[in-house]
Amino acid sequence: MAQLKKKIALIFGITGQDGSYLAELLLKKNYIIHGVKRRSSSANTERIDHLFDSVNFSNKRIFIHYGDISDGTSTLNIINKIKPDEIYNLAAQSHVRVSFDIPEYTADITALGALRILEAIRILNLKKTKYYQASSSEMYGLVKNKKSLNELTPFHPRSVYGVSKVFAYHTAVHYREAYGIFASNGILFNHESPRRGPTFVTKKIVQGLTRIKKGIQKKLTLGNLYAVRDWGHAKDYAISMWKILQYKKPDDWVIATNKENTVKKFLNATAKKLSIDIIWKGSGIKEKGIDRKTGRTIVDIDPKYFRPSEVDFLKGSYSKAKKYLKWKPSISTNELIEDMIKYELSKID
Ligand code: NAP
Ligand code: G4F
Repeated sequence: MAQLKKKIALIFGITGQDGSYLAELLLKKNYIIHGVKRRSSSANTERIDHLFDSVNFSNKRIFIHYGDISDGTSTLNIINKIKPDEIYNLAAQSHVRVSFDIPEYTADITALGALRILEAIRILNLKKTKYYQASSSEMYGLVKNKKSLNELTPFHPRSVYGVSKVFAYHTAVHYREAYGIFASNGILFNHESPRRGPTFVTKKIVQGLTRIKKGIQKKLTLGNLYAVRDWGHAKDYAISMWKILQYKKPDDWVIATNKENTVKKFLNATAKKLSIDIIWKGSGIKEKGIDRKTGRTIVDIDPKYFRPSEVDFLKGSYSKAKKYLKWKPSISTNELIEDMIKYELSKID
């Protein structure tokens, strides 16, 4: 019997949180994976090192290439060399707060980076290559009705990160309509994991409170405790990316849990799981979280973590994805917190 040809995927952003889960998933699905890694002074491959085991090496199923989506020529050359069946564009300057400090850089990578990849697909006339764009709930920004947001909700971004993601979103739609490229957007709401970058709020909270519990950190300093987010697990969301590219036609999809929590609720839930009893006192930038047992302030506020314009509310309806992709989240926020705490404890013990 003829052997089925293995599918080839190219992941921009393979060293990031989502890239690592997606690579794991695609290896299980028997893909050949190519990942693009940008040059840095340290290896920066901690999230994917475990994938380079003897099996994958001997089967040569995962390959890493130096590249950078700020460099159109190298991006085109990599795509030309590999001619992948699927391209996942997960590469971005992905930190919203940082985009206020480095807006031009953020737009170059997060907005124009997507354009460079789509242009390469167009110029190389890769009719069979499917493109996934990592779009974001940050595109919704200023939300008028605090209800579940969906594929029809208008965008009103509140940061250059959000503006750049709107550009990339519309560029994907445009290349689909103008050139017939299979380009799809996954509009993913916040998703976290033990592999989340340390300056995102969930990781900061879980890592901070775990260290406080173990006596190796005194205090956790945060910004706005009252923003509402819809937090899922990155492992579930990687599955949605793959499903989006397997659908019969290119389209745009909201991926979320449809559950809302404030930053403070996430913090309180984490503290409870660690048996830390927090009493809250004061308000605004004077608000403090005090450890009932010791009387010490363990959470305080620093205005430097506030954003010049905040996204106050994000909750998404994933009903379209559920109906057509048969996707739904399988890991609850509670289980997510437990997974993150377990990892932090394992790093300390
Ligand atoms: P992440 O951990 O910050 O990963 C971003 C990836 O992009 C990293 O591999 C990073 O490489 C790479 N990258 C950055 N600049 C690059 C450049 N110039 N050229 C090539 N690669 C570059 O982000 P994530 O949480 O996995 O998110 C993946 C994507 O989904 C991002 O586009 C993000 O904006 C989007 N998104 C995320 C969420 C979420 O809640 N996580 C929600 C919606 C959308 P280094 O490792 O070298 O930094
Ligand atoms: O964890 P965050 O930095 O995530 P944010 O801004 O929602 O962005 C993340 O999700 C987006 C999807 O909606 C992605 F597109 C994006 O790439 C990224 O993955 O902040 C969450 C909330 C914000 O309202 C922020 O103001 O937490 C608030 N917050 C309060 N104190 C803090 C802090 N955020 C950070 N990063 N650090 C704090 O100390």
